[in-house]
Amino acid sequence: MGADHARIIATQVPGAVLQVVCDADAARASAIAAETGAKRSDTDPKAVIAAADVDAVLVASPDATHGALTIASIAAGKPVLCEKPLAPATAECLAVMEAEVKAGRRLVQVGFMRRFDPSYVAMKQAYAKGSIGEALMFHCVHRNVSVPNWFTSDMAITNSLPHEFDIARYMLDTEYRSISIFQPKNVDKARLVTPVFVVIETEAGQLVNIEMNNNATYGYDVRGELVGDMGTLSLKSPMRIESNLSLQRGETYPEDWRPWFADAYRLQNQAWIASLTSGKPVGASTWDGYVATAVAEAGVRARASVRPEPVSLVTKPSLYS
Ligand code: ISE
Repeated sequence: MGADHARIIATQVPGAVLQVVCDADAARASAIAAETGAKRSDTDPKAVIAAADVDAVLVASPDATHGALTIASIAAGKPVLCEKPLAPATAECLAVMEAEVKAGRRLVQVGFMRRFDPSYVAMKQAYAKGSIGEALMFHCVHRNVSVPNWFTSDMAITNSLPHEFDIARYMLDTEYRSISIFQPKNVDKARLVTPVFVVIETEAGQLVNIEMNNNATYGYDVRGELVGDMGTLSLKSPMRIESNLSLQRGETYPEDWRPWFADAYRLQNQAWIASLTSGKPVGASTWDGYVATAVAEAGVRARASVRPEPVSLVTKPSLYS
């Protein structure tokens, strides 16, 4: 994702200059810097964040580093777009929140790019117009082709599902009351990570269900249907063509999320850079990043307890109201 964000910033974001590409692997950082025309490469993220020729920071390093690098950006007074999750643990998210509240201004945007995806944007706009009445349920499907053999069902909850945890509360404009996790029992665990089936009850009494399957095999596939008391709204696939040949009609699936959400990443990064000059924050805040991680932690508990677990949140600081 870091390389993809570097390419987006370098070629699709007016008003931004890709100054430094930083990676633990010096050769990889140097190669991406050469490919994208960045001014230089580095291997020390804290030095890059502090550098005088760096105005803003995009964090796309491994999840475990997100919290510390975001706090370092806040300490340097630099706006930061941090890829999801903001941090794997709520304690780390709260440390980011404490640093940003102490700074007294919004500096953090969290990379829940689906908020900028044209299909989700159209769904939210149509719902806001009242076209389907009051939302009752939100059916979600999130399927990856495959994951590495070290990927676990808990990681499906903490790494993949935060996208739905965020977009569903954004779509419904509500917080969550509880989360339940179910899993099929007849999976060949030697070959596949067991899918996760999530049921969330919102504070408004609505239901959100999510099928998370990291080993769908056939393609990368994300679906959503918002069910109201007067009709439904469904996402449309962003894949551009439908084939008709040999007595068959078909549509292709990409191998991973980057082609599927290419517009979302571009629009997210453009909006982020534009917000740095307008001074009007956009997208998901530190609060949203904290909530997604809190829901994920409750989901991991629910998977272990096999019963509904409450989603408990701290009081929202006024900075995020
Ligand atoms: C990955 O980090 C993403 O953000 C993708 O959108 C998601 O589909 C995938 O499961 C995650 O691992």
